[in-house]
Amino acid sequence: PAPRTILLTGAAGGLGTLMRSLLPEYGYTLRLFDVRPVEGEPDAITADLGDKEELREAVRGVDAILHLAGISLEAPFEKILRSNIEGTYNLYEAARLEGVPRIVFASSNHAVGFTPAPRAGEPPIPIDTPRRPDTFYGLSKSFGEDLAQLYWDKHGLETVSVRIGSCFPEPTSVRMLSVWMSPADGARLFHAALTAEEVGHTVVYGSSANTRLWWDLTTARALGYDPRDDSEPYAEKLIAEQGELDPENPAHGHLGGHFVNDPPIWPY
Ligand code: NAI
Ligand code: 15L
Repeated sequence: PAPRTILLTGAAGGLGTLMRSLLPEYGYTLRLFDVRPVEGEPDAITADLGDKEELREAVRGVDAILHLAGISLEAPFEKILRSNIEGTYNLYEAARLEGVPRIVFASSNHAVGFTPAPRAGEPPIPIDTPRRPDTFYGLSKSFGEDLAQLYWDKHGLETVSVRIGSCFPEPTSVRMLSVWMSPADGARLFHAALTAEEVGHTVVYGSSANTRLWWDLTTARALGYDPRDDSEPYAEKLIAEQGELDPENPAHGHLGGHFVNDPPIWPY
């Protein structure tokens, strides 16, 4: 049966807020979880991913988990360790102990952020490109993908790891023309990831069908994802304002954009 009650972690965040408005249209009942209160949602669970007891209770009885909670940008290693690495482990353990069959994990393009962006005429980056995190943040997403693989192989807990590009209402940079995922396509992709049969551990890129797309959506489409949007209508204005990307500039020439050097990760 299709999953119906979903635990949404990170419900107070930007993507969580977008998905709170879009996913109910697909028939889901959402249980909300975040360390911050979720505005207008008195029933939301306000707890930290470090709280194992709260997590056990939060995941109990849900059909699947959409795991968006965590630090979403570069931060000192200790903070990434606590929220993204230990926090994601705690969530998987709670899911295993409570028998939750599937997690959709918000991975990130920053797990492969040091991969050179394809130049004109080059093929898109495949999903099995070696991971090249561009930050401690990207490293934590790489960890999350491996954790997901372990829990599939060892415990039969399924995951779709979604290497999200940039999911915001509109693209706001020239790089985002290549990596943008419209919120509506985000909901389509998460719905596909929540409902496709027998996903084991599947890794997909998360973006719209952008004309300038940098990576390959084959594994996402295999879940039933059919993106409808394209960033191209925003191209002319953004390029007029910001100029074309310069592939010789490290912050332009890698999938992860400015994450490769901003904030600087050396020396630490
Ligand atoms: P956000 O920073 O707006 O939201 C993250 C939420 O997680 C926040 O509400 C925060 O309070 C919560 N959180 C952080 N640490 C927590 C903890 N220890 N316990 C409980 N809750 C905690 O980020 P956004 O943009 O909504 O992203 C959501 C997820 O998607 C993140 O995991 C991010 O890494 C991932 N992602 C997002 C992309 C995007 O374009 N928005 C791109 C790639 C990945
Ligand atoms: C991410 O992983 C971040 O969470 C999001 O805020 C954006 O910066 C996005 O990647 C991006 O690469 O644009």
